[in-house]
Amino acid sequence: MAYVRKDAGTLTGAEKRRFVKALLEVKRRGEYDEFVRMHIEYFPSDGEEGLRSAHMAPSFLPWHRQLLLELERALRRVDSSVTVPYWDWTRDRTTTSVPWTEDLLGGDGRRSDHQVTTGPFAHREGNWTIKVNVTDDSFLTRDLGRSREPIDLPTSDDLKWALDDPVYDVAPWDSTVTRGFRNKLEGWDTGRDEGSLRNHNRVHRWVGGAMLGGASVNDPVFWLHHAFVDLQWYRWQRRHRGARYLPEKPPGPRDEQHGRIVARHQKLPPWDLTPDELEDVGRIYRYA
Ligand code: CU1
Ligand code: CU1
Repeated sequence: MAYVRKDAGTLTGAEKRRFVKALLEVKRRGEYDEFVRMHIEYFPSDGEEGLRSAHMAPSFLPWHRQLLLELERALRRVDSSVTVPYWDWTRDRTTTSVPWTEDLLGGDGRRSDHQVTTGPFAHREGNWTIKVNVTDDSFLTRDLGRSREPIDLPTSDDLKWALDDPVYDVAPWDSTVTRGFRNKLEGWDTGRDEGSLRNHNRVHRWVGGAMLGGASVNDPVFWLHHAFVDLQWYRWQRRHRGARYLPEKPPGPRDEQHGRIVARHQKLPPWDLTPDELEDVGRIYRYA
């Protein structure tokens, strides 16, 4: 039987407590930091050499889908009632709404150093020391809405713009493409300023602090954000019946994307799985 991922705004008090408790236990076991490490390892951009499986590439969606499944498995080994909730940032849009409550992820970082001081992941609680990161902070940081230069979360119209695109992705399959569902959702934009980041990327920017860059897994909101992104893939498939992951075949030897992206039936490192095998996971979980 497929289990259900719920909207964070609909969780009961007991469901929130169990989710938080399972996260803290996965962290205590040292498993959580392995996810941070893996995400950093797969962070290189399309300006660098080599295969891109996680970002700036078609497999952005299946790669994060599998990462979420693995974290969810770790959580469910602790408490089999737990699933990853999703944060609908088109609806819960303020710095005090879900998921930024005391009983879930805690609130914004304080002004001086952006340290999160409320909720279960606050440093002084002693359960969430950051060990794998790109800065020296051992405490979780956030700067919700980017206080110095405020930006807004993406809207439902922004999301609709991505969902309306009937093609999964287009050549050259990187951060520069202006068509295709994948990059419209991932959110790279050739605009010069960061204000031009869209959907998924814009949310990372809006949360700020630890959510910027390769170590963004350090903020547990990463999972709630990516569950909502994952839900959009499912919605896109429902909206465009028969539309599939692209490219179907790997780019040829003379193509500059040769060996740099994952085609539908190729393995998606570090897993022994293909995008094809991750397109339909309805037997594992569904969204409520
Ligand atoms: Cu990522
Ligand atoms: Cu992300």
